[in-house]
Amino acid sequence: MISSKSKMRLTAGAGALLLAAGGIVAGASPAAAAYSDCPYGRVCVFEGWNGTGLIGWATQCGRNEIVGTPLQGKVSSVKTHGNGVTFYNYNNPWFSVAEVGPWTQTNLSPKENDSPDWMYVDC
Ligand SMILES: [Ca+2]
Repeated sequence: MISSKSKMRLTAGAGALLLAAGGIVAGASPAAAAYSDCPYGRVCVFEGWNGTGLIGWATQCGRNEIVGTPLQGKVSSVKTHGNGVTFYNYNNPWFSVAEVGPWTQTNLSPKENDSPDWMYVDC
């Protein structure tokens, strides 16, 4: 179970994200999210398989950082609405680690799991 102290830390982190120029917004507490929690039109990333755990979503087209958010090193599943998304890792910026097309909900492969550092939303 998550302690109230770590809940506070997550809330503070999400607030800081809202002030950032780009990046993702984290919501929901662990094990609370589902694919259906992804706001219409957004690209959402999830901490666990099948849309579970922490949820975050892109706030803009183009580049959105995952590093520096509660989902850093944790993205395991993805849901997209009308826009596809490509994921990258800082260790190899020239090649994507995963691509997910529009209108999709899917797990990342075991090789891709927990590797995205940032994502590029195609819109
Ligand atoms: Ca994960």
